[in-house]
Formats: sequence, structure tokens, C-alpha cells
Amino acid sequence: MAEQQQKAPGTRGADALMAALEQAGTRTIFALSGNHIMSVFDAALDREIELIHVRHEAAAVHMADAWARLSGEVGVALVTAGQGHANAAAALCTAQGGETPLLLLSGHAPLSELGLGSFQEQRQAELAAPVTKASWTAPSAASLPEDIARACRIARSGRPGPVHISLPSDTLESDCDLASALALDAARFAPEPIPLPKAAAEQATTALADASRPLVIAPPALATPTGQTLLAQLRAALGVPVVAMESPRGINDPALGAFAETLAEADLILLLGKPLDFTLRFGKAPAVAPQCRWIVIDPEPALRQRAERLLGQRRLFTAGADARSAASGLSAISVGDTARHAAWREQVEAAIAYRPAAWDAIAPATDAPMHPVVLCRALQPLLDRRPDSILVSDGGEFGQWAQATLRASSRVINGVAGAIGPSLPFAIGAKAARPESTVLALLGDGTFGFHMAEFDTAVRSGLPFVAVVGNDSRWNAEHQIQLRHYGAARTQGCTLAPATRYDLVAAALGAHGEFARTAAELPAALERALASGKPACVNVLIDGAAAPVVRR
Ligand SMILES: Cc1ncc(C[n+]2csc(CCOP(=O)(O)OP(=O)(O)O)c2C)c(N)n1
Ligand SMILES: [Mg+2]
Repeated sequence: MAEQQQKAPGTRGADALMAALEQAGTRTIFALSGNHIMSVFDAALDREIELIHVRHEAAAVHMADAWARLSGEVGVALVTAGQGHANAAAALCTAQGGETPLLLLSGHAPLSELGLGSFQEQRQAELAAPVTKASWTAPSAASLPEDIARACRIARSGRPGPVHISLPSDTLESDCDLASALALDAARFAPEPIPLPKAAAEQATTALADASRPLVIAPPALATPTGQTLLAQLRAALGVPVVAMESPRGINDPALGAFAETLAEADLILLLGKPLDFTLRFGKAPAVAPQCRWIVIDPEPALRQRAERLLGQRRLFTAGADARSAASGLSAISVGDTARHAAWREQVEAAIAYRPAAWDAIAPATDAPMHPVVLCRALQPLLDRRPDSILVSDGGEFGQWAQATLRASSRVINGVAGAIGPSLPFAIGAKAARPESTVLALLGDGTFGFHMAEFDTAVRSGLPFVAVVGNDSRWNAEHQIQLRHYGAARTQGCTLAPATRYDLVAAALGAHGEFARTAAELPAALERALASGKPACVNVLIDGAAAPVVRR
């Protein structure tokens, strides 16, 4: 890259960018350095914004994702141009599926060199477009404050999600007046609500009251702590079951117990901004009764039309609104007798709470790898020690056992995108958002490999958490597919080296490592991990049980 005359700090586009982010309320940015964005690193020194420097760009996005889900604010990741941007873009799939308001800021070749074969020149905005709500290249230094305000607004409006801005290095390094950034007031960054029309809210509450077995299904955006508060209000106001769905296993999400059985009995389903997709088996029988009627509320015309196509005559009506506004709008309608559906509500709640009694009977083996249920049983007391504990988990068979059996006041999972890998960065983002909380992350041994270097980030940044690796020496989820579809004689490629010492990897990076071969070793290992006050990896040998599908 050509050496350029550097402008004095405080007067560059990079300074205006950081000032605008500070106005947006940003205090933490998850970043990985690179030539094109060093002016932004420099500008951060003059602002109340901490940079957490990570080891892979995708991890920065996952950290910003967890941070946003838990704080309710826009998460920000900052990466360099070219492949730095492409590495980050992959992780946007998870933020998109999770409906997380997130801003990816990527360095970019200078505008003055575009088309000339500039260093790391790529069509970055196009690359990120399919996995974002909006994606553009900042046109000038002067536009940067408004670019940030617009991006925050878009990320939080309608269905929340990620937004990308590419930052040409010459826009960051050229002269800029800070005044326009400092003049931005909070309203410029705020979401633009799409309220549910009153007539639609009344029509919906009347239909819910008239139904025998109504269900309200909420999207991932409302599975967050602030979303759950809204859903609790809605449940109380309507007196009907309200269920948030955020798992790639859809109606088979083991955290929802035997919910699938009650879904099949529903006679009215209101989609509260929840996309009608594979997670709901596209609304088809036998997952949903053929005579069930549907109300579709969604902020996106294309998703409303898709639902209309799938549902045909089964659709009662469709309305445009974002999930948060719709939840508030429905809660504000007086429905009279909220006890009318008490028995049905209890039936749904009992189905969701149901777990097979046989799980309680699974005993710890004395000299063999333990069943995942035995491992998780030892973890619940740790989560229960604090009212604000955070449970993090991603995919794989072990993750499903974790989600089936563990409860915490806040939970961050990989979500409908169904990607494995984010749990270690999620744990770091969670701890950054909630420094007082205990953060417990559960992940498979295959998954550990994606972002294990982030233990270094956690150590350097002083963000302790406990990662529990369910080590079955295989990519078990895919191994189980081979067993089911092709038979035991045709399994291949899904084994990992036996009993790899991931705890030693973490320890080598300055974290605390523990290795537990049997259930007897587990409690003391967990206590030492927590007491270390460091990021910790507890590597536990498990037996590789297939993920549960809960039915009564
Ligand atoms: C990014 C990504 N790559 C691959 C997959 C496919 N996949 C889903 S689960 C899984 C195996 C996970 O193995 P591990 O973390 O050890 O968990 P286990 O199933 O063994 O408990 C794989 C490869 C995916 N979902 N996401
Ligand atoms: Mg595994």
C-alpha cells in the first residue's frame, strides 16, 4: 500500500466515524487490525470506545452478535479489507438468522485507486449483500456520520439484522469536520417502528379469543432478554400461549420439550414476525393440523407474500408490523377474560417443560465416558448460583443435550442459521456485555476447533468464562446422519483424534485447563475452573449419545 501523508488526529474521516459511533452509544468494538483501518484504531484512542482485538474476523462478528443480543444495542465489528472482510461476512449468516442488530465495518481500498488493482480491492458491498439488510461503500469522509446513523437505524428497524459499510481508506484518512458527527442526536440512530394497525390488533385478539387452542409464535429477535420481557407482557395480556422459536431444529428444538405435540393440536397460529419456514415445517401437516387457521404479522412484504403462498385459504389475514411493535400493540388491546384459555395454556407449558423421566435415571459410568445428561446435571448448580447467569451453546449433538437440560436467565445459541463455531466468541461477547454474569459455554469437540484461538483474546481482554467441551472424538451430528441414512458399515470422515486435550490448548494460550474422564472427576474440575477467575476450558469425555427429540 502506498505510504500516505497522515492527517493530524481529530480531523479525519476516521475521527468523525468514531465520534458518530460514540453518539450511537457504542462503547465496545470487536476488531481485527489491517492496513486499511489503522486510522480508525488511532481515532479510537481519543474516544470512550474500547477495541477488543480478536484472532479471526468471524469471531469479531460473533462477539458483536452476542453482545447485541444481550445488551439490546447494536453490536459493532471492525475488520480489514479483502479477505478480512470475507472472513467476517461468513459470520453474518448467524447474525442474520438470529435477527441481531449488528454493524460490520470493513476497511476498503481507497476510492482513488478503484479499478486500478488496488491492494485487497474487492467488491465488498456485493459480497456482504445477501447476508445483510443493507450493504454499501461509504462515498466520502463527510458522509461517514450519517452512514453510521443510517446503518444503526436499518439494523434495528423492521426485522433486526446485520448491516455492512465498507470504509475506503482515503475517506477515513481525508479531512473531515467533526461537528456533523457530534451534532447527531440519539433519534437518528433509533429504529423506525412499523406499528400494527389498531384494526388488525383488534381483529387478531378477537380471533385469538374465539379460538380453542391458539398459539402465538415469536421470532429469534424476541428470544433475547428484552424480547422475553415483551413476550411475558403479551402472555399476561392475552392469556394465550406465546412461544419464541430460535433453534435450527425448529419444532424438534429439545429446549421446547414436547411442544411439537401441542403445535399439531393448535386451531389458530399467530406468527408474530416469525418467518414461516423450515423451522415450522412450512406450516404443513402433520406438523400443523390442516384445519388450523393462521394470522401472519411480519415487517417484510416478501415474507408476508411467501407465507400467503404457503398457507392459501388457511390464512385468516396478514398485517405489516415489526415484532416488537406488534407485541406492544397486541398487549394494549383489552381482551376481557384472560382465563378462558388457562387449561390450554397449561397444556402447552407442560409440553414445553416435559423431559423424559428416563433422563433422570441415567447413571454416571464409573470408568467410561459419561452421557451428556450426566455432564449437564453437574452444570445446572453453577448456573443457579447467580440469577443473571448466561448459557451459551451452539450446534452438534452435545449442544442439543445442553439446550434440552440446562436453564439460565439468558441464553445465546447459534440460532436458525444452524452454524457451528460461534460459541467461544459468543461467550466472550457475552462477558463483555455483562461483566458481572457467570458465562458458561457448552460446545462439541469439533466445534472447539473453529475459534479456539479466541481463548487468547479472552485472556488478554480479561473476560473470563467457562467453556465445557463435550468430547466424543467425533463430529457426532454428521456421524449420526451417516448411521441413520447409510448404516454403520458406511460411516466415514466424521471421527476426530481420540480424547484430544483441548484443555491443554486453552492452557497454552494462558487460560485455565481441566480434563475430566469420568463423572467423579467433574465437580472438582468445574470448581477449579470457576475459581481460577480466568477463561477456562473444561474438556470432558462423553459417550456420543445422539441428540434428543422429545416426545411423550
Ligand atoms: C459452519 C458449519 N459447518 C458445518 C456444519 C455441519 N455440522 C453440524 S453439527 C456438526 C458436528 C459438530 O461436531 P461437534 O462440535 O463435535 O459436536 P457433536 O455433534 O459431536 O456433539 C457439523 C459438522 C454446520 N452446521 N455449520
Ligand atoms: Mg463431537
